Amino acid sequence: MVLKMEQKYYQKEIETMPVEEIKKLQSEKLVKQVKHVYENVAYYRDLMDKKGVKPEDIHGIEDLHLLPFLTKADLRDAYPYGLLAKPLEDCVRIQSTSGTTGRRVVAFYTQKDVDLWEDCCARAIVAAGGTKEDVCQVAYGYGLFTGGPGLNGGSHKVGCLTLPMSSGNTERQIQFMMDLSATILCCTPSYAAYIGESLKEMGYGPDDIPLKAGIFGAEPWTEEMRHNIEETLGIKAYDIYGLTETSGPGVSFECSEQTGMHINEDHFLAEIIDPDTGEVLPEGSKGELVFTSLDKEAFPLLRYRTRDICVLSRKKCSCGRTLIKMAKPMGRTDDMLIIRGVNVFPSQIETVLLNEGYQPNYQIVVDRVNNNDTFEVNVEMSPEQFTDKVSEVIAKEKALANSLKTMLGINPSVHLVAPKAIVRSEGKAVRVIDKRKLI
Ligand code: DLL
Repeated sequence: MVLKMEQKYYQKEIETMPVEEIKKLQSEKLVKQVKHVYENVAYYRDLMDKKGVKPEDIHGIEDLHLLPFLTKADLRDAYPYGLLAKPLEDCVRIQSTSGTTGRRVVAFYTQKDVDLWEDCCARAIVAAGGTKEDVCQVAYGYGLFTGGPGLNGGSHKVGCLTLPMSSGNTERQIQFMMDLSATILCCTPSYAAYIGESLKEMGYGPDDIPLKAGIFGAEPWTEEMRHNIEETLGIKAYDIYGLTETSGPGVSFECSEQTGMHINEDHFLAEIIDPDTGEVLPEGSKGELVFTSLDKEAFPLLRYRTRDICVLSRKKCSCGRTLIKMAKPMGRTDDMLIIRGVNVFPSQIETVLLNEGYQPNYQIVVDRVNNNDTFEVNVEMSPEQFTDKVSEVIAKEKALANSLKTMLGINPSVHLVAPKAIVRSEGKAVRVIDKRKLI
């Protein structure tokens, strides 16, 4: 595909297709996909048989709710080949999750799967203003993690000059960014914040770098963090979402409106369900996001429960795309901490910290002592905020604890720590240490 310089969309026909037509397309694809999975994946065929559903029962997206869910536990049970729907000789790639506990998820791709995945990432880059004139610095990890390979492929498709940096070696990232005039940066938001911080330490400001946009995802980040990154790097920061199980980044992406991410609905059919009952909820409700891959050949998951908590919206978008939007994920059903009986999401804590003028460098530590939950929030002071006057530190900690109490309804014990005391992340940040699980 030759992309014109002024092009607003990567695949205009799909991205701006009337909703009724998209739904028709999804219905046609779903019927075929269910047949493909039933015939080729014994694991899912068993689940369908147990539920008494046959491929003939699925006539379109209105029948989706009849199909059984797949969960991470199913992926673990079926590891490594149990959900593969194509012979291995037809597959050309394996990618895997970055998870540190349990069995990693391994996903398989045919050449067509890789191609469609890269198209999804290309749509995201074009929505962020990318054209063949751009230099795209990919600082997501390369390797088994999908971030680097996905955005790398998308960048090629757009025709950007691609800088496959991978993550890490931050000074070199900044040097290359300047020397090679990178205009688009792709990495995790926490790494983008770290690059911004390092830029400042090296004596540079946003005007010293040629960047105009960033495509950041793979972990939750708040609006406050977006503003912070946009300011330090002098860019517009776009969100991108995806997961290994559905291919990787590019399941959804943000446009210039920055009010949620358009889901690539021609490839991924989204639902929101009640995480407790599995009931499908109407548009606009908050619940667990579930995806059905409509085109994937090698690893086609049907009704995969992501555990991400989200809201969908069909509100008209000023960018002209008709693809449904998902809000920034508000947390995960498994990331939600229950502390002293109260539900706490790390994103709520991040919002308070940034509103109070702190940087997004923090760690939440939860433990259980004598059957009571302890709840500590360690927050780093910036060099400008730093003071070694005990009375000042105590007053600041108290003020922050009060703001957190107002937001969360429970009292944390806040510790302000010295600049650089909290380890930086070049990939996904580790925000929570829940020692209760280790017992
Ligand atoms: O993180 C894929 C990816 C790479 C997405 C690069 C975006 C950019 P996994 O390692 O399998 O895949 O992790 C998937 O990360 O279920 C969400 O909980 C979280 N996540 C991904 N993107 C976002 C985002 C990649 N934009 C899991 N906002 C997902 C919030 C996100 N959470």
